[in-house]
Order: sequence, then C-alpha cells, then structure tokens
Amino acid sequence: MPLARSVSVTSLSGLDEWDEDFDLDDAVLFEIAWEVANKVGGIYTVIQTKARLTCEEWGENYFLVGPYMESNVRTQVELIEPTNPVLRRTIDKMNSSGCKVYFGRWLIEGSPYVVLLDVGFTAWSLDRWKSELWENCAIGVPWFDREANDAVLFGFLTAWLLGEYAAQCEDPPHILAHFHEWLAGLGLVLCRQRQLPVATIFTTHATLLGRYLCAGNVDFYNNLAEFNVDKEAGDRQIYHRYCLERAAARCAHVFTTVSQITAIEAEHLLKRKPDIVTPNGLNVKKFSAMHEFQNLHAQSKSRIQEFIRGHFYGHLDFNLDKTVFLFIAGRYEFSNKGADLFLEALARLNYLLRVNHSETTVIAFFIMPARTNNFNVETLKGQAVRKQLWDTAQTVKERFGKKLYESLLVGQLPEVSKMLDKEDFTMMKRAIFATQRQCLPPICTHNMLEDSSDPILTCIRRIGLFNSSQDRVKVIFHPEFLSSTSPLLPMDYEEFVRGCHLGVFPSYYEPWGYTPAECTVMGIPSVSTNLSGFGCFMEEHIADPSSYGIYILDRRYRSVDESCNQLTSFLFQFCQQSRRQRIIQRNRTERLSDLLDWRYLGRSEKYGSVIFYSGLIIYFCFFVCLLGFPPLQTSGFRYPRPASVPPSPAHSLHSSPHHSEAEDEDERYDEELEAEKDRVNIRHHSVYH
Ligand code: G6P
Ligand code: 1S3
Repeated sequence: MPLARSVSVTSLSGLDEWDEDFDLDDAVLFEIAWEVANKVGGIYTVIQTKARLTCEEWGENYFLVGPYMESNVRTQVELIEPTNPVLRRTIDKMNSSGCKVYFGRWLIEGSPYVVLLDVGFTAWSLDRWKSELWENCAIGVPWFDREANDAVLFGFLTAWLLGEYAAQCEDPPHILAHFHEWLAGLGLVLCRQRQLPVATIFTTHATLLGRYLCAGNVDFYNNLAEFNVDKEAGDRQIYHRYCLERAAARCAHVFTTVSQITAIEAEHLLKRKPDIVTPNGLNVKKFSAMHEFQNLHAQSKSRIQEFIRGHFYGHLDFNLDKTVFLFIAGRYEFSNKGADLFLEALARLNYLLRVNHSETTVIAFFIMPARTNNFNVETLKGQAVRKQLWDTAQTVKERFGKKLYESLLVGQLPEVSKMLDKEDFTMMKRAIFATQRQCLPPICTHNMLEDSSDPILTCIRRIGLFNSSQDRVKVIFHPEFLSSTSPLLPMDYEEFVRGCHLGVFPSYYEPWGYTPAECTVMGIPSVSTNLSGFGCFMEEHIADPSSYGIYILDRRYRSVDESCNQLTSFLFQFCQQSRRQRIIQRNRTERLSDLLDWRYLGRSEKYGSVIFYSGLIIYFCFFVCLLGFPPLQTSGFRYPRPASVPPSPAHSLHSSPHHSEAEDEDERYDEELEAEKDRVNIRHHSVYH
C-alpha cells in the first residue's frame, strides 16, 4: 500500500495494487479530451503540440481518447488495428456489445495512437445512463442540452473503455488517465465511483462559471470569494454542467490547471485548490538561419499588403510602407477576449495619430468567427479590381518590352514618347476608371447574419471608425478563421501572424492564452494582460517584458478607462518606432521562444537526470502526492533585461525611419550575437529547478 499523503478530498480507493516499486515502464497513459483530433479551441493546441514529446516519453503505452467525427477522421486520422493486445481485446469486446470504437494514428507530429468513441452510435443508451448518473451522483442533465448529452455519452463510454481495459489485463494494471475539461470529466467521476484501478488527473483550462460570469459584466476578480456558486450556475442554466465539472475536479487524484490565476479561480468556484499549475507550451521549431523568421515576416507582410491594395482600391491614399498591421484573433467572446477594449483604444489612437500629424497608418484586423453567409460582393470586387490593374500593367509592360526589343534589333535607341500608343492609354484609362468607388472600403469582409446586433459592428458604428481617408486607423473584420484556400486572403493563420507587426489580446478572461504565445515563438510582439495566464507567466519570468515586445496590460488594478488609456499608449508608442527598432524588437521577442517550449517547460534538475515535460509533471505530481516525494518547486529562471539599448523611441539613438538594408543586417548581427549569449544562458537554467 503506498504512503498516502493527503491529496485534497480524494482517497486512494481503487489503487490498492500500486506500490512504490512498480516500474513506470509498465504503466499505460490514456489522455482524454473532446478536442482530440477535433479542433474547437485551445485544448486541441495543448494536446497536438505536446504529442511528439509525450510519444517519445511513453512510446507504445500512450493513447489519446476522443470523440469519433467522420469529417475529422477522413482528413486527420489513419485507421489501423490496435497493436496492443489488451487494447485490441478491449475494443473488440466493446464493439461486440453495441459500441463503435475506432483505433488509429492521428496524423500530427509524433503520430500518437487515438481511440475514437462514436457517441452518436450509443445515443440509445442516453436515458439509461442519465438515470444511472442521477441515482449514483445526483446530477440531473436536461434533455435539451446537447453538449451535456454528448458529455454524458462520452463519459460513460470512456469509463467503459478504462474499466474493460483493466479487466482485460492479466497482471494488476497500472493505468493513468488524464482528463481535460468538463466535457471529458464525467469519465473520471465514474472511474472513482466504480472504484476502477485507474489513477486520475483532471486539468481544467477554464471554469464554466468563470467564463459565464466574466462575459456578463461582473467585477469578477474582486468578488471571487463572494459568489454563491450554486445560485450563479442555476441563474445561468448551467447547474448540471457545473456539477459535472466540480465533481471531476473534486474526485481527481490530482487536479491541475494552466495558470496561477485560474488556480485561484478554481479554488473559489470549484472549491478545490489545484495541486500543481502546468503552463501550456508549444512545439517550437528553430530555423538554422537565425534571421529566417525576419525574412518570413517580410514575405508574409507583402502578401497582406497585396490584399490591402485590393481592399482599399480607390482609397489608397496612405503609404503602405509606413503602415503597421495589428490583429486580434480567437474565439468570438467580445469582452472576455478584450475586443471591446481594443476597439476603444483604436478610436483613441486614431485621434492621437491625427493630432500629431503622424505619417503612420494602422490597419487593425479582427479575426473572430461569427455567423455569416459568405464573403460580401464589395470585398470580392476589391480583389478583382486589384487583379485587373495588375493584369493591365503586365499587358502594357509586355507591349512596351516588345517595341523596345524591336527598336534595339534595328540598332536604334527607342523614342520614349512613342513607346506607349493610344491603345495602351485606353487600356490604362479603362483600368483606372474601374477603381472609381462611391463607398468607403468595407469594415467587414463577409455578409453577417446578425449584422445589426453584432457586438464588433455595433461598437464600430458608435466610435465611428469607418475607414475614411482622414482616419489614420482602419479596421477590417474577418468573421471567419483564415485559410490558405480563401479567395480573399489566401493565407493560413501562421503566415498571417508572421506578416503582422503586433498581436493585441487585451483579454479580461484568459486562463492561459495561446495567441500571444504563438506570436512570441514567431518573433511577433504582442499585448496581453495581467489577467491572462500567459501575461502573468511572462511577468514572472522576464525582468522587463516590454523591452522584449511583451506588453502586459494592467486590467487587474485599473479601471476599464485607465486600462484603455494604457493600451492606447502602448499602441501609440509602437506606432512611433522606426523600422529598425521594430526589427530589433522582433529579434528580442523571438529569443523568448525557449521559455514557451514544451522541452524546457517541464524540466526538473532536482530529480536527477530525468526530464519531465510539462504534461508529464502531472504524472510526476501524481507520484509526488501518492508516494510522498517532496513537492515540486515551480519558481526559477528569469530573463534579464536585454543588454543593448531598449527600442523605445524615447531612448533610441536611431530614430530615423529611413535606413538601409545594410543597416538592418548590422543590427541583426549584433542582435544575433546577443541572442546567442542568452540562449546559452537559458540552457544552463530551467524554469523548474
Ligand atoms: C524583416 C526583413 C527586412 C525588412 C523588415 C521590415 O526584418 O528581413 O528586410 O526591412 O522585415 O520590417 P517592418 O517592421 O517594417 O515590417
Ligand atoms: C481555453 O481555451 P479558450 O480560448 O476557451 O484553453 C486554452 C488552453 O489551455 C487556454 O489557452 C485559453 O485561455 C482557454 O480559453
């Protein structure tokens, strides 16, 4: 029997066979989430990015469990026969008892094994399972909540899978099951209720109540301890979901979350303090040439500029070379993701740039999916007009070239005035005529279904940012995720981010926040907040975040108006930077990417040479809790201030926006040397000592 330390409210029931000497190589790990091979939000990114390292660590003993969705399987999964004999028997048994369980390899880096459960196929069991849930756990799920019904089916199927797997094992099994978020949580509750020999871990990536309360204009963080959680959940008609979530958090042997701020939230709303915080990482790829990411920025930026040429045809009265691209992207939660604050700050920035006669133009993109019925005509026309101008220029160029060639063939220098004839001029006039426009360039690229009540459009109407010539700040709302096959802006998200200058994520509710993290590893500066997991993590690990292009907005101790002014001043400062300063800043930002790499995030030097990747800290934590090792320290390395002059315009020695590419190269070289020194430095430390 293991040496049990108190693990919150849990007991060790069901794990009697575990002892201190068991070999971790014999253990199997199941990781269970609704977002396995099924992209909905951030949990998909967590699982996908750490799959390769987890596979390396666990080899054949690692299985992801998710829902079977035919369209996803067609493109993302290769179905195969299970290689593990116990799992093969388990799946056969379930399939012969009225389930549809699939096995395959998910075609992402690491090619992890996936077990996919068809919840629709067992929908006939829903009523029976719901009454079992009511009888055993006193949780009643109403018929109309489709998502909760799926959670019930998925939960019962998962518990069935794990129970059957344990039953099929010849020796006493060592099964670890890691459940993500409330949608997968019921499986955990059932494992404990049935006393299955499964060690359970529950990770919450956000709390249901937190998300709802924040979206409802509540002073959330100042009242965390005061909420009557049952009443609040009931008022929002999510009591049953809340019960599922709270039960999973309370029943888990180990409970974790992704940031300190969500740990505090969970303690108050789910009534259990997480045992450990495991920050989210990314699968960071390094280029062999250090400045390659800068080249990629320049390439992607020119593609965005091309789109802008079409979108603003007839109104291209600003200098694209002095235009900076800002963007916000993510789930369309208007105030939780800070789109409200961003718009307000853009209105103030517009005023500041105008009164200061700035030459800079700002284009702010909003990439947030909403209900639409396709692109609108005006937006498509813009790209068609641009294409037509390009084609006309090519035709005239060819005709010009031919005449030049013929003249040279007969040994004469061409008469420049005769190189373009009437036909050329007519063609060009016709093309210019097509760029006449009676309306302003559109704000929204699509036909919105709820145009009059859409929060972004309503706010834009109020603040009056209509893409007029006088505006120094222009806005483009693209209410659909980006895709390289789009007829409008054919770029995938990564290419788009690389081409922008600054990501702006002034979230009010953001347990972690992958968007600014992704910007960082691509060397693009970003704005986040001290209410987001990412912002707090960076504040903790970097001495002067803004000098690295990590602007952290104070939304915790300031009023909305004060935060908005702070954001405006970040944006205004950013717009005053010269190209040279932006290049330096991007180099610094990219240098932080090691900090967000799964490979470094979970490193522990304290326990010998073993390296625990962030996801695996959870399993490590399990042994800490059960077998009584001393707890894990999570404080550690801090990035120092950058060695060279900060890129703020006030301190810079290079304020001229005019510079040569050779200067870029010199600057890059200095920065690369500095970067290499820092890299060596970080490899000798670890985030977790
Ligand atoms: C990269 C490229 C440079 C280019 C610069 C533009 O650094 O390597 O050649 O001049 O991007 O930077 P900007 O911030 O103006 O888009
Ligand atoms: C959640 O997804 P979201 O965008 O709904 O989980 C993500 C992964 O842990 C996290 O980054 C994000 O803050 C949460 O909000």
